Parts: sequence; structure tokens; C-alpha cells
Amino acid sequence: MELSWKALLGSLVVLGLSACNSVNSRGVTNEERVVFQTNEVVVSRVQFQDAATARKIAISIEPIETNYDQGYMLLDTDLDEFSYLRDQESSLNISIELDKQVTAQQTKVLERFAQTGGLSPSTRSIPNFTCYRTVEETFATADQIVASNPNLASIVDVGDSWKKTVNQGGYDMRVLKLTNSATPSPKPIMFVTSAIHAREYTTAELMTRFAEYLVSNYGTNADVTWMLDTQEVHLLLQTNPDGRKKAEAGSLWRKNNNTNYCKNGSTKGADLNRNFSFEWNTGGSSASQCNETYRGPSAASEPETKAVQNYARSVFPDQRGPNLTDAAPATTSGLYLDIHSYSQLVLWSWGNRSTPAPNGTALQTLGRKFAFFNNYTPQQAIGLYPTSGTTDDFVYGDLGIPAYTFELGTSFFETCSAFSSTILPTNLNALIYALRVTRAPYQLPSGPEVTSVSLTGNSLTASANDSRYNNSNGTEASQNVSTAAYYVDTPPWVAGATSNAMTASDGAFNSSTEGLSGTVSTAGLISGRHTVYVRAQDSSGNWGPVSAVFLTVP
Ligand code: 0X9
Ligand code: ZN
Repeated sequence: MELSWKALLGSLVVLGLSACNSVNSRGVTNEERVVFQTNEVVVSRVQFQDAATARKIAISIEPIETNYDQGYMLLDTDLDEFSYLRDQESSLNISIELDKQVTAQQTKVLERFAQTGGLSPSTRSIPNFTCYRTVEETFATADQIVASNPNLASIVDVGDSWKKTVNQGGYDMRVLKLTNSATPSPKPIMFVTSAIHAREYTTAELMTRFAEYLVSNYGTNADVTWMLDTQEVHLLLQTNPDGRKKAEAGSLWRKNNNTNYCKNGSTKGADLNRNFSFEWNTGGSSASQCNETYRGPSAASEPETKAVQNYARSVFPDQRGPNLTDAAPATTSGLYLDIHSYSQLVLWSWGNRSTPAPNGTALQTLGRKFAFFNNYTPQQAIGLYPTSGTTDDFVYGDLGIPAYTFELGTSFFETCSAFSSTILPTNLNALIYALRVTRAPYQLPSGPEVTSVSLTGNSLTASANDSRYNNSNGTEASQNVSTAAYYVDTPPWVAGATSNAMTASDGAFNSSTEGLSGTVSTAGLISGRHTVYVRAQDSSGNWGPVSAVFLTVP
């Protein structure tokens, strides 16, 4: 990232330092200057002694990579930034050196981008990162999903990108909506935005793969089937398409591409994840147009922000009172996720104050459950660094809908092998769990999870577990599993559902993990396919979400 000198000085004020501290500086060497003159991207390695210093630096210059265990971070700096940090080495207790190896790697990536630059962006994948669909490819996939599954998928145009609003090309903001259109509304909604930060390659792809997983398993997988029959999934896959086109050409672009901001610099645009209107401009954002966390001139000034806010307000009823301390009801339905990279985190409100949110305990429970699946660190968002005007604080703060930010993986331009081997499988499981609890996300995650539901003839077995949380950052309470039940065709939340007790396979409900058994009576069931739903309760009375299996009656 390149920040103007003025913006840099402004933003480095948070470090509590002045340039006068530089008397003993070793300064920038001539050799280092040449590297800056001859390379488009120069990567520096900063060794730090404590995480607090690293976070302070990261507010102004967002790292390409941070490793707290080994005490280093990689920064894409320009000469001014490099020189400034060099001057602060002793006062910050850091050391900064050019990382020639990573700089050379980055240069190679850019060369590959340049070589394929002759091809039309609408037809080619991202060079060297062919597992990530471009904006056009993402839209084409969404269109194909709709064409092949007209009763399950549709596209909603929710607004325009900045460039489209000023007639300079640009894109529609397109939500891919997945649900069985034949079942009655209203249904609980899971709304997800991805790629609001342009360079975060893995994020839109993860959500596109989630969409593909859902439509390809609908009708054969009993869980996916009930989830789409009784709920809706709304995916704004490319939340910042203008910015994303810059990033697809190899730039580490973060913001939107509103060229009214930072007119004379290269880091144009507003940071959409500082532009949302709930408590906009209350810390952790920049007033400088060239800064990477520029909040925009006013709350929701950007068309992309307006589109997301208006859409969230149109699909979710407001569940929270007007005071900061007002909690949304425990029975709230609906869930919002914003998918970012990187840092291996699961974050929830608030981002601008360390006081827990009024629904903080329940937000934490679901956060630790997500983190069980993706092995990320679950924490309140301010624990990373203070922010305001973010997506999650808007959706939770304005509407009371539980809202989370996932920070996927370990870099912006993540390798395809890391994406396929780890990021995709672990986060798909987190997303499937999210959809499992969308009906009551403040309640269901504290109940037991039911897995391995299986039918052999009439014999129904499953496992229940009340302790599947990531406890790397505090310990989530878990209780013994105390009850389990199955339901045929009418799930427990529908009036008239019949509960059939299951037994503990070992004879007693006396542990936080239990094998479950039952015998399903098919008497009175017409021939054809039926759905058997299983759920379990813990000794504190918390019911978990259902898991299902199909039963075919001959
Ligand atoms: O700074 C951001 O916007 C996010 N990190 S990123 O590297 N993807 O840019 C973190 C935001 C954390 N705060 C909230 N989620 N509220
Ligand atoms: Zn981001």
C-alpha cells in the first residue's frame, strides 16, 4: 500500500511519536533506495517485541503477513513509510529491513499479471491464482446456478458499484439468493457479504463454493434440503467489484475505486469497512483520503455501503432497541457474516468499544462454535484493533442480528493449495453450521450438536456433543447431554411436530458426548421419501439444532 506522506504522518500519530525521535536513526541506505526505485512493490520485514506495537503499526500500514509467535510482520511500504519506520526503530523497539526474497516473489507475480494483461479480464482467471474466479466469472457462475436451478436460485440486483453510478463502467451489486421458492415465507435468512476488501482473494471464492455445495447437494443431502426448504441464503459474492478488478490485475487494492478521493495519489477510494453508518467515525478509521482506512466524507457515503445497508434493512426486521445496552431477543432469527482475509480470526461486535455487546455472551458462544470448525481464534472485534463503521457493527448495532467477521487464512493473495487444502474445507463446515442455526442463532449454539445421523432399516443412530467449541480464547460452558428426540417430516419448530424420545446408546445420559439410538416406526407413512430430524438437549435445558437423514418407505 502507498500512503501519502501527510496521511502517513497523520495516521502514525496513533503511535504516539514525533519525527524528532529520529536523531539516532540509521537512515535509509542508498542500496535500499535503489530497491524502491526499481520495484513496483517492495516488501519490508519488521521484527517487533510485543503484539501491541505490531497492532499499532498495522492500523496505519496493513501487513501482508503477521506472525506474532515469531515476532515479525511483512509490510508493503513505499520509501516514505519505510524511512519513517526506520527512524522509529529505537523508540518502537523494532527493526525494519527489506525482504528481498518476498519482494522478488511479488515482482514475479506482477510480471505474470503483466504477461496475461492482453487477455480480456472478463474471460481470464486471475493469473497465478487460477482457483479464484474473477468478478465476471463469479457472476457467470451465479447465472449458471440460477439457470440450472430455477426453483432454488435467483439473482437480486441490490444497487450499483461507484463506477456504475458515474457511468464509468462498473457493476451491479448482485445477491445470489438460494431457497426453495415453493415453500412458504417468511423464512429465516442468512446474509453473507464477501470481498468488500478487494485484495482478499479467497473470500468471494469461498462463498461461491458454498453456493455450489448447497445447490449440488439439495435433494440428496437431507440437511442441505431442509436448510434450503425452510430458510434462505443471500450471498453478495462481490461486494466491491470495482476494487476487485484492480486487485485482479495484481494490485493490493483494498478500498472501493471512488476516484474522487486521493485524486493525486494512488490509494484512491474509501474503505467500505469503515463507511457503515452505525457509530461511523468513532475511532479506528482515517480522515485522510489516501489512507487505506479512509472512512469516506460521511456515513454510508459510498454506493456499495448504501446497497448493503439498504438490503440488510430490507431483509432483516429490526430486533434491537435504540439504546446501546438494548439486547436483541434471544429468539431472534437471522444471521449475517462478512468474509475477509486474513488472520485466522472469528470476530463479533463491538469493534469500537471493549464493553461486550448486549448479546455478547450469545455472540461469543456462536463465535467459539464457528472457530471449532475453522480452528481460528474467536474474539470480540476490538481485540484485533479498534474499528468503527464496519459491516458487523452496523448489522448487529442497527438491527440486532448476530453479525460476524471471518478473517480467512494467512495472506491476501493466498495460494490455491492453501485455499483448497485448509481454508475451503474448514470454513465450509463453519458455514454449514451457520445455516443450521440461522433460525435461532442466539440460542441453538449453546445446545448439543448432533452428528453422524444414520438409518439402517428402522434403526436410527447419531452422536450428540455439547462441547464442540474452540476454547483457545476462554472456555465455553458445556453440560451433559440429557435428552434426545427425533421427528418425522415435521421439524420441531413447526406446530404439531411429534417428539419421539431417543435413548443413550450406553444406557445413561450422563456425559457431554452421547451415542443416541432410536427405532423409527414407519406405520402410517406413505411410500416415498421422508425426513427424520434429530436434536438433543443439555442439562441446562438448551436444545441444539437438528441434523437430518432421509428415510425411504417402500
Ligand atoms: O480492518 C478491517 O477492516 C478488518 N481486517 S482486514 O485485514 N480484512 O482489513 C478487520 C475488521 C475488524 N473489526 C470488525 N470486524 N469490526
Ligand atoms: Zn478485509
